[in-house]
Amino acid sequence: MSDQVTLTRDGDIAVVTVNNPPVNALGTAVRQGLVRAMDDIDADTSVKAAIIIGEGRTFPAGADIREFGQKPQPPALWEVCTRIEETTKPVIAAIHGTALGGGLEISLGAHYRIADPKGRVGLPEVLIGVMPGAGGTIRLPRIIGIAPALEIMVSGRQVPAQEAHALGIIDRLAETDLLDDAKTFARALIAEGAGPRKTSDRTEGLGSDAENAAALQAARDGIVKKAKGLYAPARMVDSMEYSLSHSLLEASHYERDAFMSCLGTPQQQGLNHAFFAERASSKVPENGRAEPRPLNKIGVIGGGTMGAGITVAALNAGLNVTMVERDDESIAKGRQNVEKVYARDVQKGRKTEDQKAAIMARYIPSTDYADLADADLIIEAVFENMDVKKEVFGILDKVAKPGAVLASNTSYLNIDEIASATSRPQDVIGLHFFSPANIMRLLEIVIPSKASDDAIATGFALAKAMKKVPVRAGLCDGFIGNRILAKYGAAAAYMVEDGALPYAIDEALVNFGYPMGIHAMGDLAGLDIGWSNRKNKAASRSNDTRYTGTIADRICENGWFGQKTGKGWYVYEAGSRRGTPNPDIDAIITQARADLGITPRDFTEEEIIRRYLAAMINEGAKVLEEGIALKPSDIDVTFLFGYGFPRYRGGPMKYADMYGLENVLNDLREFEKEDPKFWKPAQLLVDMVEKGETFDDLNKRALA
Ligand code: 3H9
Repeated sequence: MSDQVTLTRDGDIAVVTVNNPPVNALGTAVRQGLVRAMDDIDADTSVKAAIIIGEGRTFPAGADIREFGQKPQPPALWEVCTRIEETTKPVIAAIHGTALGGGLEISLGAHYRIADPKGRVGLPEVLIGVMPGAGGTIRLPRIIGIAPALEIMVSGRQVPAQEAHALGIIDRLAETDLLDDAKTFARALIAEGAGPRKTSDRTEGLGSDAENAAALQAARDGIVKKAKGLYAPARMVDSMEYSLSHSLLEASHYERDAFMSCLGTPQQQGLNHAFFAERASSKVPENGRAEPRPLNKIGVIGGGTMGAGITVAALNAGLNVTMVERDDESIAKGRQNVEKVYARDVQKGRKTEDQKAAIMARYIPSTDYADLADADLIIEAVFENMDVKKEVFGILDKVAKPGAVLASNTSYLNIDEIASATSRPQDVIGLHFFSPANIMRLLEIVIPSKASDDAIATGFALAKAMKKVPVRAGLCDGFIGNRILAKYGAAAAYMVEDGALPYAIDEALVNFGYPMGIHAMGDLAGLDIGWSNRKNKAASRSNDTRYTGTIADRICENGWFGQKTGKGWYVYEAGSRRGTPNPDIDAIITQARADLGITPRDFTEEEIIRRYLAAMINEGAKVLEEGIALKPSDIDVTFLFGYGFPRYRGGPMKYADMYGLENVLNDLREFEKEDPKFWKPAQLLVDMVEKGETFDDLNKRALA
C-alpha cells in the first residue's frame, strides 16, 4: 500500500490504517495509499466491508497544512473522499482523537461513522484562513442541515463525539474497543446486506428549496457578518449554496476552487503563521537540555485579582494550590476572589456544585508562609514594588523546600535583583501572567541570568498544564510585551498631542482588526496603572526623550481612571462596558497642545496605522537584536495572545514581512526626521533590508 496506509484483513472485513504521526495528516502518500486501498477492496471479492482507522493518537486531523502553497500533488483530497464514497462495499470510518478538516471529510466520504466517546470532530479550516475543500460544504449539510453545518464551519470548533452523535454526524459511539466495535458494526451491516450509503445522496438534513434559501440568507446576514472581515466564511456559504443545485462533481470543483481562492491570501498566510508560531513558542533550548521538576503542589502569594486568577488557572490544571496572604481579612478576600470564578461557572451551567466543591477542596488559604514548605513551585503576585518583592523572596528562601521553583509575576521589575534576595537564584524565574490570569493564554517565562535549565523547563511544564501559550523572554524593562507596548503606546500618545483624536486612533485600530483601540483598552485596564508607572519612573526619566504622559496624567489627575470610575478617555453609563467619547477630553488635549507649543495637524487612518506598527515592529527588532526574544514568531505569539493583535494578520513581525521590511524601514526613516531618537531604526532591521532577509528567515534559522 504505502508506509503510511496499510491494509489488513479480519475475515471478510478489510482494515485500512493510516499511520502518519503525529496527527495522521493527509499528505500525498496518505492520499495515494487510501485510493489504492479502496481499489484493492473493490477488486477483492472476498472483502465484504471496510474500516478506515488512524494509528496512534488520532484519526486524520486534516490536510497536511505544510503542503499548502506547494504544487498540489494528485490525488486531490476531494477525489480521495469521492473515491471512498464510490467504493462498492460499505466503508466505516472509526474515529478517535480529533477527526478535523480533511479528516472529517474523509469520514463523510465513508458510508458510516463510529466514534470513540472521547473523540471530537470539526471543520476548523477557518482558523487557518481556508475553508473545507474536500466535500465538507457538500456532505455535512446533507446530514445535519445548513445552519448547524455552517455554525460548525464558521466557528471552527471541535464538536464532542456525543454531540456529533446527537446531530447525526456519527452513527454509533463505541462502547468498548473502537476497532472491535467497528468490526461488530461492519458484521451487522454485512448481515443486513446493507450496501454503501453515500453521504452525497442523503438529504435528511435539507429542507425545501425555500427553506434552504432562507437558511443560507440567514447565514449571510448572521454568522458570516460576525466572522469580522474573514474571507473564508462567505465562500463556505457560496459553496454550500452551489452544491444544492449541482452534481457532486460540479460542486466538488466549485468547492475546490473556492478553497484554492483562500490559499495565499494575506489572511491565510497570517493565520497559518499563527498556528505554527503558537506551537513553536515552547521550542526553547532549555526544554531540550533539561527535564522539568515535579509539579503537584503550587503556592501563590497574594489573593488579589492576579493571585486569584493564577490560583484558578492552577486549580483548573488539576494542581493543589496553597494561597498565602498577609492577614485574615486579605486571605478571606483572596478566597472570595477564587470562589467567585467558580460560582459564576455554576451559575452559567459550566460546572456543577459538586465539581466546584471538588476543585475548592484542592485550594488551601493560609496566612502562614510555613504552609508553603512542601510546594513544588511558588508564584509571587504581590504589589509591584522591589522592596516588597525582595522581602517576600527572602521569606520564601527560608520556608521553601530545596528544589522548589520560586517565580515572580512581576511585569517590569528586574528579576535578577529579586533573586538576589535568596540564596538560590538558580531556582528563581519570572512567570508573567496576563489579567485575567485564568483566561488570558499568554504566559511570558522570564529568564533571569542565573536560572537553571530545569527551573525554566518547569515553567514551560506549568504553562502546558495550564493550557497557556508560553513565550521565553529575556530580562529587560517590560520583557517582550510591555516593552514593545511602551513604544507603540508612546507613538499613539505623540499622535494625540500632534493632532489625532484618541477616538480616531481607536477606530483605525478596530478597522485594522483589533477588538478595541489602545485608549479603550487603557480604560479597561485602568489608567491609574500607567500613571503610577510613570510616577515610579519619573526620577530616572531622561530629558532628551519626549514625555508620553502629558495628556494621560491630566486625565488621571481628575480621578478618571477608565471603566472603574465610569470615566476615562470614554464615558461609561452605569454598568456598561461600551463607552462614548468623554466630552471633557477635548479641552484637556487642546490645553496640552497649547502648553507644548504644538500646532495640531491631521492624521489619516493610514498614517495612524503606519506609525503605530512601525513603532511596534522597530522595538520588536530591537528585542530580537538583544536576544530578549529568541525568534520573531515569539513576538507574534506575545501580541496575538496578550495584546489583541488580530490573529489573521499573524502578529506584528509577520505583518512586517507581508508589508515589506523595506517599507517599514522607509516609514522609520521618514518619521526619524522629526524625532531621531524615538524613531531610530533597529540595526537588525537595517541589516535585514540590506541582505534581503525576512523575519520568517530568522524563524526558520532559529528552529533549524
Ligand atoms: C484541511 O483539512 C483542508 C481540507 O478541508 C481541504 C484540503 C484540500 N498538518 O497541535 P499539536 C502538527 S485544513 C500538518 O502540538 P495537539 C503540529 O504542527 C486542516 N501538521 O498537538 C505539531 O507539530 P510539531 C484542518 C500538523 O495534540 C504536531 O502536529 N485541520 C497538522 O495539541 C502536534 O500538534 C486542522 O486545522 C496538520 N493538519 O493538537 C487541525 N495538525 O510537533 C490543526 C497538527 O512539529 N491541528 N500538526 O510542533 C490541530 O488543531 C491540533 O494540532 C490537533 C492536535 C487538535 C490535531
